[in-house]
Amino acid sequence: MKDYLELSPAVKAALMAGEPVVALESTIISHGMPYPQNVETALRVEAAVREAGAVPATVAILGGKLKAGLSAEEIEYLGKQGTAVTKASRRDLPVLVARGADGATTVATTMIIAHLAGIRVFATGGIGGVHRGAETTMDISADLEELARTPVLVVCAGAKAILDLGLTLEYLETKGVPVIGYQTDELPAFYTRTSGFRVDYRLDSPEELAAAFRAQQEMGLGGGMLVTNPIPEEFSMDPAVINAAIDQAVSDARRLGIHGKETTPYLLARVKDLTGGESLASNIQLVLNNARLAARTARALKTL
Ligand code: PSU
Ligand code: MN
Repeated sequence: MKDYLELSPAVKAALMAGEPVVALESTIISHGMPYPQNVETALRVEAAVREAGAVPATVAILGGKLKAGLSAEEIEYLGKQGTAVTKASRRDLPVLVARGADGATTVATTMIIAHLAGIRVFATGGIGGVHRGAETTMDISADLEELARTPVLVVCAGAKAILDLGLTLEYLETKGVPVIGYQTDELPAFYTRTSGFRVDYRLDSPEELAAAFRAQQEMGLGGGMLVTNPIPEEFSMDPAVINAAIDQAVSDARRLGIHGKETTPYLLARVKDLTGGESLASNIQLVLNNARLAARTARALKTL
């Protein structure tokens, strides 16, 4: 494994010293936001993790190496490449690594690499899930299977309503993944604080999150834990506006026959175009909010 994994000096030093580390994904940089806001946001998210007392480890595949911890230049490179870089989920790892290629990591691959590196907490924006119409397309994100098998605590803002949120929760229940609401009983829907669906449990502090994750791992249950952290009220969007844009994006994707790994990036970009800059501003704020909670949870895990 040493041949495949490459830690940045800062991440290596932090892990050796037993300091809290938070993993961050890179598909959100390449495919989730436009340049240059993607690079600015990635750097701000790293700064937010540091301010909250943990070390950030942005994850990607560069030159065939599984990297935990990127330099500012590497983040700039991924942001500029944008969708030209391969969006890499679990099934993409073998060939990308063998070819010595680059890849931006999704939630699934970021979990894999974080776990290999010994990082237990990961912050992102939204996870992939069961797409609307999955009963015929079978389009279900590999993120859900990864949550079922890889022991990493993932802090997100719920999932976007580009997905079927009810089926996504059913899938996670089947797979035994605890879905926790942070200071809420309801699953947040990324741009909005509510979705109409209940989470499994509400926990109200980083210490409670850390204790639940520790219990899961110590019992040998394996698998990850999904913490859903609602977007701060002041940045949340009008549900009517965002849901109309999402419905339009989903119907455009169907009409154009978009499928496979292109579906999520297409929907993200279309929703952003339909809502102007407002959804992007919300997106940036919720990721910062998740980074802070992840850093506090990583610290709590160290002091249990
Ligand atoms: N949802 C978002 N923003 C994102 C993604 C999903 O709101 O950036 C990205 C994440 O990297 C996630 C991936 O892991 O898309 C899921 O892609 P797919 O549905 O193809 O598994
Ligand atoms: Mn898919």
